[in-house]
Amino acid sequence: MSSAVQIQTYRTLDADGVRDFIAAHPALAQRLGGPSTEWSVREVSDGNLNMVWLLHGSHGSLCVKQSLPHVRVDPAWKMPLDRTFFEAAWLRAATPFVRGGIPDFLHFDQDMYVLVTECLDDCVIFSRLLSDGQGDPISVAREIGCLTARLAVGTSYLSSPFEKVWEQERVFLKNKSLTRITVDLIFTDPYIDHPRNHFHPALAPLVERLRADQKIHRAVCALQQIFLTSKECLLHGDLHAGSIMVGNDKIAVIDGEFALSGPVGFDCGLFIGSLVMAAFSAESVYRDQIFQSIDIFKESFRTEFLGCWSRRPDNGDLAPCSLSGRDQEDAFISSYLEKIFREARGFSALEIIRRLTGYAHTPYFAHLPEALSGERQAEALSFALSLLTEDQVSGG
Ligand code: SR1
Ligand code: MG
Repeated sequence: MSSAVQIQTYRTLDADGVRDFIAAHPALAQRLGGPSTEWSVREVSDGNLNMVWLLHGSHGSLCVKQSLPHVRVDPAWKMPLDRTFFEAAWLRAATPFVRGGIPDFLHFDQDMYVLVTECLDDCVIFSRLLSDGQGDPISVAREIGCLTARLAVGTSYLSSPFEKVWEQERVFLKNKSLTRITVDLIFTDPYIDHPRNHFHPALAPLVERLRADQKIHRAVCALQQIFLTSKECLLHGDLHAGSIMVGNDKIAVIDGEFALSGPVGFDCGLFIGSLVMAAFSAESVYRDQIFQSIDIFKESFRTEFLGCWSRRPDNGDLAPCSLSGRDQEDAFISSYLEKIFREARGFSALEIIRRLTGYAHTPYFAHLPEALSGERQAEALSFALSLLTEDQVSGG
């Protein structure tokens, strides 16, 4: 992955380039079946960063993702290509714990920065379902609770020796450009007057508070310290509802390019923040259902976390023998769960704030008439500020 190799061999693929690339890889071509000229190649790039295509042949389908040397939606914002490498690494690391809950990893080309995965054909992005008032947030929340808990235990010191956790950490410590995006877009920009920020005019008084309130700034700083220094497990790193695909009998987390070692509560908080925004944009019954799904998420996370903990391998370094005895173990794990949920509250507030006042906005309020959209966004933002300034999160 040296930069010399990158300059010589990398080129951005168009639809024909994607077809030729797959045709040159017999195992992938076989999955599609038939001659390459008969494959359909459809560009479906939707996120901010990468190019994505879906390919269909007579036997099957594939999803192809390629990094660009810039942010896809802003070519002036230059960016190294290595993000598909980290997404591939995340898929490989997460698969043993959540097989089926993420797309099957098929191939990564380190010169072209092309990642090939299973194509989730019948699935729709969860944020789109929520925006349309469709979909079943309760089932999704239950699954995501399970998946985040499995990853939290499976990729942490709870079930692995520190040597293995440090090796994993070493890989993802190099994911610097996307972690920089998170540090800037979530923890910094919304609290200053940054040219990337934009927001509905109805939010102006609250945004002024975001820039001036010292209690808010202390809480953000405390959460940023946790994010940067508390390397508890492997995180997805961008687990909002736009990173979740939902089909008839499948729920899968995609887009692991922001993966890093960090606090368990971060992924939980981003997911909860997404649900809170969707709830504030929704009407009566659906709104109640979405709020209810937050409790379902927490319950499902807690149950699965405790289950994984009780079945953990005996070589984890965060399960010392000095802790033996049921009561001691229970006390340790319940205080850890409390810490995770406390931090998740804080991170959920930051996710709401950045999606309403920063660079990459949430789609949930777009379908509402202008004035109502402003009102609902202000309600959601006030809620986030109240979460952030409660003593549990801000430290008083
Ligand atoms: C420039 S990238 C902006 C946002 O898009 C991604 O999905 C992440 O949420 C990131 O913060
Ligand atoms: Mg994404």
